[in-house]
Amino acid sequence: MRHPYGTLLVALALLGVPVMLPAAAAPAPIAAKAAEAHADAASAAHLQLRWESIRNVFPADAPDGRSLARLTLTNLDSKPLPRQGWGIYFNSIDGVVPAALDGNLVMEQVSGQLFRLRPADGFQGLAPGQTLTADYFHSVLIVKTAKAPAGPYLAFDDEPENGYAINDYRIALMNLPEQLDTGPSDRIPLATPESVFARNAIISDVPGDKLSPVFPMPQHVEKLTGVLHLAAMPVISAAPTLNNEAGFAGKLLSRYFTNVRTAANIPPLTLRIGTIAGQSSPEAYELTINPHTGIVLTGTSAAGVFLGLQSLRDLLPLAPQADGSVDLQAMHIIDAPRFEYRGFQLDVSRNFQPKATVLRLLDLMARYKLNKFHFHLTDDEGWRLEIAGLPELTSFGARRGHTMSVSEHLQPAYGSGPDVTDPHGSGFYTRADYIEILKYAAALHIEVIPELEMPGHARAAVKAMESRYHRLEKIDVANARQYLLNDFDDRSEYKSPQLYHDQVLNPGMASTYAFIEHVVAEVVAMHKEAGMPMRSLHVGGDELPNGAWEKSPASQALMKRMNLATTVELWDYFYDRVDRILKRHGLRASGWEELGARKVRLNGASKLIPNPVFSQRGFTVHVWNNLDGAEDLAYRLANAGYDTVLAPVTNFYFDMAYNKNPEEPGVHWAAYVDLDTVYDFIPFDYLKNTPLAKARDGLTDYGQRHIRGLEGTLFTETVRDTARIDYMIMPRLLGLAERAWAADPAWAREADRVKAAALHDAAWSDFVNQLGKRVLPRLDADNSGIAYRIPPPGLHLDHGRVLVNYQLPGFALRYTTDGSEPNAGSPVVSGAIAAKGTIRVAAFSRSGREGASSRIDNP
Ligand code: TNX
Repeated sequence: MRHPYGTLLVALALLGVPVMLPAAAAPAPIAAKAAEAHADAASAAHLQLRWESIRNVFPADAPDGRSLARLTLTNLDSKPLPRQGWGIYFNSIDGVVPAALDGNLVMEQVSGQLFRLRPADGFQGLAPGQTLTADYFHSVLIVKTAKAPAGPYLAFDDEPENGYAINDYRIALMNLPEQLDTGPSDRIPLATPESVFARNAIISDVPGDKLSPVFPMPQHVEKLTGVLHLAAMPVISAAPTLNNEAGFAGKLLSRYFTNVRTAANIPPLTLRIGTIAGQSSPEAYELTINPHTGIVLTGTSAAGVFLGLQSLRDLLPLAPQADGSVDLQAMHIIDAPRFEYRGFQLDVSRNFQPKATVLRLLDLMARYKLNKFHFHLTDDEGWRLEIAGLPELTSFGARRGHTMSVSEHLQPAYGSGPDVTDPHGSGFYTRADYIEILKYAAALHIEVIPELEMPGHARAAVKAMESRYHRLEKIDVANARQYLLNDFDDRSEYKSPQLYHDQVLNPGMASTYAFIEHVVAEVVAMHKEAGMPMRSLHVGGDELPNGAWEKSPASQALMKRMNLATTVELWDYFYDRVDRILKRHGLRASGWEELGARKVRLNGASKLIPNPVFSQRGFTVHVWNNLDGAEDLAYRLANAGYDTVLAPVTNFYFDMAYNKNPEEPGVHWAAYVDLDTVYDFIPFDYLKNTPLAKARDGLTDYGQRHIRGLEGTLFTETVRDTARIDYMIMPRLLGLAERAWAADPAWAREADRVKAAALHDAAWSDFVNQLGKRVLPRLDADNSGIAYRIPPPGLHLDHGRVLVNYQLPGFALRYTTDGSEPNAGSPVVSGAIAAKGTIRVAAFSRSGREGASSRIDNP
């Protein structure tokens, strides 16, 4: 993806030349079937669809604004689209406003975020060569192409289980003021070459030999005199309990030595477990590189040894010397993590990711010393783990495709399209896959914390168990009801953030708990089988929609029986029972912060307070909400005794776009998150650099002991393929890793603002220089294939010369003066550019990958 500013496309668009982006690859059309079934109608294979934003409006009933948008449909077939009986279906992440439209058309919600455009009475058909336009409103502002309608397809009413992908679909770039207007209250500017330049201005160049040789920053590093010369692969000496680590070390080193035959005169690499003076962490290590005696790596446990090997990996050169030998600077390191919990969460429900992608991600986490993989396996749009005894969870709940009956699978979401074979809509991990993932993670000393979403965000499970009920109801009603999750008589009115009204487990039914018990037992069994006993289960808890359960006879009956006054108390009842199930399996409950928060009203407004009911239960809460009025919620929960993982949405949500520019991928409902936004997070005092926070309770000493660590997340509504995962998480994951591992930075503790700013800028410069000069080049040298984001350079016109700066010093910057895209042969920027013309600059990685370019005119 090219950056919006500075591209030729934008230039064309500004000149009024219509420019379209190809939409993400859609599944192959089933044109043959379409032609057969509707021989008299135009087929989807010959429909062309275009989407564009017309302008943003701010009506009184939608103060945050709405976008007026247009779909343009052209029939390139030799047959007409009929007057009636079809629809153009698509997903829209924030929804559209259902309405009758001009041109005898109607826009409707099918379910959740699935919508369709249909002919209304009076529609005359769409003849070959004809075009129709449908102007309609999105429910919110659409100011990013990532949020445009996705996965469009054609379906006919008389064929309710078939849909035909429209592959010729394009999304127009947005660059006109009326398309980008975000209203008077939004003061965040677009990222321009000039604004990037200003933001980069605090970064100074730090020479390579002044940088920490190990990432994240170790506690104690001391360079010693001399060099260890390894003429060939050293012998790896380790006790059998460190077989796994010795194997890992062997793999690291054998990359450097073509001759893996070890020679007796090469000083060895010794791995061992032992105590380290002054270190109590089970993840501490001590690494000594001695020119004569070789490398000795001691860990307080096998995990410590493994983490020390990741540091050794950083110390190894990018490549061996010409004679095939490797020199290592003599060194002494003592290191241990700041936080015991250094996590990353991946959502595989919204867009499924294959096992290989998960393993690759685990490798990346391990490399940067992250140790908790929070696996978001279930959500409204997909259940991704095979559970023995409940086949519908995956045969139904792990598949998406067009269906009006919703009897065999879920409907399309996030652009997965009509076809059930779409690998992002459909897919799950078999028991064997999951066990393989667990074992792989265990070898990397990463704990897998599976998440089963409840009671909200559970639509895939609810619908799967409903389908199980329908399969069995005629055979054995009692059995059919055994795991049912919803009350068929529930008339509650609610809308989830994803616009569903049928996505919650019902706490009033015994079958709900039977389901949870069954699933928990199965997941525990898989962990046992993998030899990786489970310690905690993440039980969701986020975003139960207001109104849920209120008109369910089953819930109401339970409330009466248990003397529960409100559904808030019903929530406590629910999680009390869930926790009892977990305790029977020896598990501790983790959940989103709602698990430990209670919704109360204060002066007529809703407020979250620490829930006194569960504070002594040993729950871990993952606190995402640091938004308006809840800025200090994480601290209040920790102060109240909840073990807390900080996962603040405005800093660690990697599905948020890096910036506001319309082509910059991702969502933005909470924030824009650039690398510095991650880096600048101060775990024990984050309100310090959140000056506008309204709620400002600080963290007490008691609360501080309850902060377990940090977690970055990747929700995947707009993230389908591996390259996009890489782009969204890297290099932001490195900011997280630094904060989670390294000691509290001096700049965060300095009270004097001027001094703090100077300390910050120096530390930030060290960090980005380390990334640009050491960390990312090593990732490239390993052929990791990680397509991390290479940001666009900053540009500034200064007295007729173009000044260039960069967020990641060390990358080669190349430029052209005729506005064309720089390539590997373009001249390298070395100081100010005096040439006149349209200057375009881009950064190139060591492996020659080009980042988005920036452009400025130097007239
Ligand atoms: C909120 S924060 C969610 C997810 C979405 C995410 C998108 C939280 C625990 N829930 O369901 O995927 O926002 O950013």
